[in-house]
Amino acid sequence: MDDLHFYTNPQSRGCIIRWMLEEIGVSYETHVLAYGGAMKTADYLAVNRMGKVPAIRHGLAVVTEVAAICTYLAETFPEAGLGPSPGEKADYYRWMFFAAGPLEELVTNHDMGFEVPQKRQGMMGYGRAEDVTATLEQALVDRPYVCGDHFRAVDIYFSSQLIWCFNAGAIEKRPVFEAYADRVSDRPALKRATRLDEEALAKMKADAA
Ligand SMILES: N[C@@H](CCC(=O)N[C@@H](CS)C(=O)NCC(=O)O)C(=O)O
Repeated sequence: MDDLHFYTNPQSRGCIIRWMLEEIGVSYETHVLAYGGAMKTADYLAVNRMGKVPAIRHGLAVVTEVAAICTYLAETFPEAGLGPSPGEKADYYRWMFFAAGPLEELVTNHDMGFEVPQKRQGMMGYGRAEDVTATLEQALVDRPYVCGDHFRAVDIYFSSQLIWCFNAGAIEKRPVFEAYADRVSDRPALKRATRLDEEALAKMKADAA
C-alpha cells in the first residue's frame, strides 16, 4: 500500500483531516509544521506551493483543501464506509461544496469584520447570513446526518464548518445545530484525533521552549 503522509499544525484546519484519518483507521505519518517556519520551507512548498496546511501525500499523489482531502480519502478507502451510497450522492456533494464555498466565505468575512454592502449581497456565494442559517436548518431538521441516517465524510467537514460558523457568531446557534454538533462530537475517532492534536501541540510548545 502507498505511504500516507499528513502535513498539519495542531491549531489549524488540519484537525478536521486528523479526524477523517482517525475515522478511516489507516496508518499515516504525521508531519507537524510550525506557522511561518516549516510551512514556508522549500521542502514543504514542493508539497503545497501555497505553504498552507493541511495537505496529504499518498504515494505520489498530493491533495490539499480540506473538502478535497475528505472526499479523496473516503473514495480511496471505501471499506471505511464514509463515501456516499448512490442515493446519498446529491446531498453528499451539495453540502460538501456548500461548506467549502458559501460557509467558508461567510465565516471568514465575519471574522475579518468585512461588511458586504446590501446591494452587493447577490454577488456573494452566501448572500445573507439569515438565508444561510435557514438553509442549514432545513438541511438538518429531519435527519441525524447530512445524507440521512448514516454518518459520512461530509459530516466531518460540514459539522466542523457549521460549528466554526456558530461559535464565531457568523450564524445564529439553533437547537438543530447544537443537537447535530453533540451527535458528531460523540464519535470515538474525533476524541482520538483531539487527543493526538493536544499531544502534538504540547510537543511543539516543549520543543520551542
Ligand atoms: N482552503 C484551504 C485553507 C488552508 C489554510 O488557510 N490553512 C491555514 C491554517 S488553518 C494555513 O496553513 N495558514 C498558514 C499560512 O497561510 O501561512 C483548505 O481548505 O485546506
